[in-house]
Amino acid sequence: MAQKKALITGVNGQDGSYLAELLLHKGYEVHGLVRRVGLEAPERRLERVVALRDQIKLHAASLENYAALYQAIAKIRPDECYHLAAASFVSYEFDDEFSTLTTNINGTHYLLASLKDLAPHCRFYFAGTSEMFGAAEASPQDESTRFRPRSIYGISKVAGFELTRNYRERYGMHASSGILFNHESPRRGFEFVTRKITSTVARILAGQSTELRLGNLEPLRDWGDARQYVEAMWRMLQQEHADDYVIATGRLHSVKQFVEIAFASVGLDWQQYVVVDQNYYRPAEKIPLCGNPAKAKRVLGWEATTDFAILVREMVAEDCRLLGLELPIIESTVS
Ligand code: F7E
Repeated sequence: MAQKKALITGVNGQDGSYLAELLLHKGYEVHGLVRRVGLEAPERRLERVVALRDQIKLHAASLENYAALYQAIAKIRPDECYHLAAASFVSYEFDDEFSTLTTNINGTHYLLASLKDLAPHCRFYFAGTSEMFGAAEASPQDESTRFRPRSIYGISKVAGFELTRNYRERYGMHASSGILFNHESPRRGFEFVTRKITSTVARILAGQSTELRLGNLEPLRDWGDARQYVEAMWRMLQQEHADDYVIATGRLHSVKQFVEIAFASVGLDWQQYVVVDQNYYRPAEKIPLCGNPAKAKRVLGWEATTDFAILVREMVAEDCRLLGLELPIIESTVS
């Protein structure tokens, strides 16, 4: 059988880099789309895939440029396309809403339109998100829960989700969406609360920082392990029929619980370091975003298995290692 070709947009992101590793391991020829500036400074801008550079093929194309995307698809003609690139930081301030909407909606549309013309049999994955549920009316949420996005990011993802469904129904494309709840790892971006916490804990331990400024500690999140979530993406594209799936753990933890475990894992008392700062404050959801992954389990045979406390401790340990610190072995009291 011919070697399958996969294209990943956002290949240098947390999910993109893990997915590239997974697909290489499965014997795929892996292509990644990156911005031109990335190719100009790979050590700095493509840090998560720099170690894979000899194994994957990188192409410069901006999601905002239809002609560039079209050319890249014409050159690659992928069998599977994983569309992960997006402006993904959630803000309720509606700052830079024009860029978020343009990149996320047009990027998805341009990709689908190019694939329809040039590689209509290519299987397509769209990275949907629990932010599409936004101010949800019920918890847990599943594939039939109504979307009520409350961030520009969530709105842009609902549009991408609907475009994906439309290309599936109208043109018969094998186009699926994952509705992924929060997923973390040692490669998480520093702007998200989990990595902000674990990297600051490491810096405090190294004597490089004295406090951790956070917003609201009360919100509850359904946090899973990114490495397991990319496996779910791949499984979706191996199904006979395209469909949409909630990918989640179904379990909730608060930001405060994450903080407690992270500090306790290196023997520190979080209350001595955490400062609540209104600048980072976002109101908590009235109804928490918690996924019901029953369909993924039933159809894909996929289930989130990583223990929350183990994930937190691993992220702290990895951030300590990056700073050259030996991690003290602490008996766990929080879980
Ligand atoms: O916030 C609270 C904040 O920015 C988590 C993205 O991957 O998951 C992610 O979106 C919670 C929120 O992730 C700080 O208010 C408190 O309640 O880590 P986050 P997110 O907004 O849930 C979804 C599924 C996506 O699709 C997104 O792309 O933590 N929080 N203090 C804080 N959050 C941040 N960032 N910084 C703080 O200081």
